[in-house]
Amino acid sequence: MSQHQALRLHVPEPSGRPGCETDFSYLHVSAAGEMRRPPVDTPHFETRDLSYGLIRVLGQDGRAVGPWAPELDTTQLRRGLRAMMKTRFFDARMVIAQRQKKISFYMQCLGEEAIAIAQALALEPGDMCFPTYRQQGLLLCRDDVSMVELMCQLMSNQADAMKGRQLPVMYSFKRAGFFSISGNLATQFIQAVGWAMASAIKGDTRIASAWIGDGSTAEADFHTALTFAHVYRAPVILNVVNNQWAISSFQAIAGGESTTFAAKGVGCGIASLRVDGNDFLAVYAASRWAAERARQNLGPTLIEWVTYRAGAHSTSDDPSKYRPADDWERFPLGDPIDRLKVHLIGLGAWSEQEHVQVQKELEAEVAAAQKEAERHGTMLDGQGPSAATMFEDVYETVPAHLRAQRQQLGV
Ligand SMILES: Cc1ncc(C[n+]2csc(CCOP(=O)(O)OP(=O)(O)O)c2C)c(N)n1
Ligand SMILES: [Mg+2]
Repeated sequence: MSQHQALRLHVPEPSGRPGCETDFSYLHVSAAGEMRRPPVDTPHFETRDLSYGLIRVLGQDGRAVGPWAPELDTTQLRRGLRAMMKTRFFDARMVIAQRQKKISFYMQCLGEEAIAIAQALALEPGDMCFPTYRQQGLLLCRDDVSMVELMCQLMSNQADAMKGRQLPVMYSFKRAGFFSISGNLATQFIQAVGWAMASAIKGDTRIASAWIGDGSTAEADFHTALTFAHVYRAPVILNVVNNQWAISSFQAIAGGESTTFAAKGVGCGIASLRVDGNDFLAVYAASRWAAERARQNLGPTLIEWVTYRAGAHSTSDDPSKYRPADDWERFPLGDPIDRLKVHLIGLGAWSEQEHVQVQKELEAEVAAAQKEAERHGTMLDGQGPSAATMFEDVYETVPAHLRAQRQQLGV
């Protein structure tokens, strides 16, 4: 018999479960304005406090405070609010379309809208984004891609630029700096680091930005990407969206319990920030800080965005099985749309009436786009791309066995 006590493992558990309220004290929320803003050439080891604290700009009263408050004019803020509202309507409508069987599958970004949209405003045309399925806001806040195009991809119809080969939501828009979404989690990070390295090798001026979720950081690709980004000081922003859940797995199981996802960047030699992802102003300010570092050849920045996945993981998921139903309402960082709205009203640049008016306009815009997209077919009427497209775009010269198969199919 050993004189030592029996060994045991620690298995993290969420504090809340269905019927039992979550104790959100695990989040360690700093006050708005509390965290310092160092110059962009600060070395990674001096960002340690910023990777454990929480950078926030908007206080409870909706006012912008502290050194991270960005210089954004009301035109840009109004644009941001409108884009977040539009994304939310778009998502809500596409979830309904999935329930109506017009789309086979959908993923919404409810509650996380600020992360994609404020960063889109902080980047420049030509920068390349490597998003996940929850950054549709990148597309919806700019005009390069129409809602009709997005919907046709979702409906896998005859006007789907992806010809039905990608899962719905897995968009690809080179012209909009939106790299094809890959369903293989965490590949975004290695792809973006590689792209950023290539941009530097060519002496280009464009930077890359990549997104992954809290759960995806448990993939080896996350760590590989951090090593390459650090070693070569790749001009890249590494966004980790900590929305507390990876389908039904709580973020602690991916490694967010006794440390933070941002702190992992510091350990790899990368300047890292932990930021309130539901605070539009903080997202913009931190994104600008990171983009500036990348543009000045100061290297990568890892940013953990603390947010909450308010909806189901996808239309195939039922979160009532694994978390309390009212979790989002009790989430301490609130709703990004409400928070920016209150801020703008405080500045005298928005009003409740205007909010209702814009809601109506956007609802009508999304409905009109859907009507237009449905003219090209939906999953319900089976007007998908022809089976012939299976044989196209792979080989310059189609091999004999595939030509024979195509003939057999008669397409
Ligand atoms: C390599 C890989 N493993 C597993 C999956 C299945 N899967 C799809 S989404 C998901 C959860 C991802 O959670 P997270 O990274 O936190 O992102 P979120 O969905 O919360 O935005 C899983 C396990 C996958 N697509 N790829
Ligand atoms: Mg997640």
